[in-house]
Amino acid sequence: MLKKKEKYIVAVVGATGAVGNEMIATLTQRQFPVASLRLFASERSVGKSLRFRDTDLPVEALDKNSFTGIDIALFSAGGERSKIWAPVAAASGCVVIDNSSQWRMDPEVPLVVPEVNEHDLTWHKGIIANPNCSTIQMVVVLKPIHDAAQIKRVVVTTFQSVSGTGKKAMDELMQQTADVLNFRPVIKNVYPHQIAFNCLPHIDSFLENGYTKEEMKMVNETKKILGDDSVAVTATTVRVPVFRCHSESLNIETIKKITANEVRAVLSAAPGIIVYDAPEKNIYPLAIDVADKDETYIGRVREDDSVENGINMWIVSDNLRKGAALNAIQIAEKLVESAGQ
Ligand code: NAP
Ligand code: 3JN
Repeated sequence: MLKKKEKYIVAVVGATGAVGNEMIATLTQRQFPVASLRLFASERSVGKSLRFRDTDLPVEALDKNSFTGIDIALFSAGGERSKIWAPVAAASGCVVIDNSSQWRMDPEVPLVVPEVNEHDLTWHKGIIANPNCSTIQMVVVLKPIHDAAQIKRVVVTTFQSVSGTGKKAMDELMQQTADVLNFRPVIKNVYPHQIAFNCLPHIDSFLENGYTKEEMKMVNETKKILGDDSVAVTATTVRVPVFRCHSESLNIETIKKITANEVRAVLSAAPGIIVYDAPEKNIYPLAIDVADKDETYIGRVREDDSVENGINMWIVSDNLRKGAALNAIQIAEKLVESAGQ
């Protein structure tokens, strides 16, 4: 449980990464009440410093005493690090908000998107999980529709930017694009195939059922966040040569009939969503416009006549912001709001 304070000692674990960088920027932008900030990464980064507000802070390596005195630790250094260090941090008395998949499906760990299931923060035991980026933007949109018309089934296809894979993948897309345009051979390090000028129907590793781990994260995390196992989800996740923002095509089947106009009205009134839907004027959400925005943008809302009660739409959100850093910091803000004496 977080104790009420005027300002909090915060740690970012994975501070040098794509998500870590965004966390540092988001703490500043949202004027989170930070008393002091500690930055952690691997041994490789010791000696580097990163700017927070107007100060350069040193990057430290983790050890068993790293979390002493820290109130809130934002983890984004991958599942292996979270597995080892999140329990160490929680045992030191700090609240961990973890961005990896390590704890998401643990029944003892709440998996939270504040617009959807803030109530689940009440039962945390020191670790709170941030969902996968593709899941976060989808559940922000599904929740108001589920409340209005009860969702039976969702078919989702994602178009995920390379920043979801981290800094090295962003460098790879940049390099490959320059190499293709300059007739140089393309070098692949991060992805098994060229990502420049291509689409890869493959995110994370393949499972025995033929789906990828990313696809099954979307299926399982959605049920846990909505608190409803009856919502059937099937996903196809695709990596596209875009630097920032994940786009998703959603086909939603509901138990109760809901019209496209009703969906627009319900979503316009919902938190964290912007309805941006005037296709006759070429207005619909685009990754390049939604980058650096906090909200999930929705457009192309239309009725799907191929099923009894169907709605189709296109949704776009910044995967590093709402998909990772912002959602984690919104969780921290909710903890601060409800902190006890
Ligand atoms: P990234 O750009 O590759 O950054 C990885 C970070 O982890 C770096 O700061 C790295 O430090 C640090 N790290 C690596 N090994 C470490 C160690 N032994 N001890 C401490 N720190 C270590 O990756 P990213 O895109 O920021 O993603 C990081 C993690 O966040 C992912 O693995 C994933 O679990 C999670 N993530 C979640 C979402 C989401 O959907 N919520 C989205 C993207 C990522 P060095 O610079 O020193 O190597
Ligand atoms: O690929 C994306 O667009 C999102 C990637 C998320 C990610 C990357 C590496 C490891 C995760 C995640 O958040 O699920 C993980 C992981 O922790 O499993």
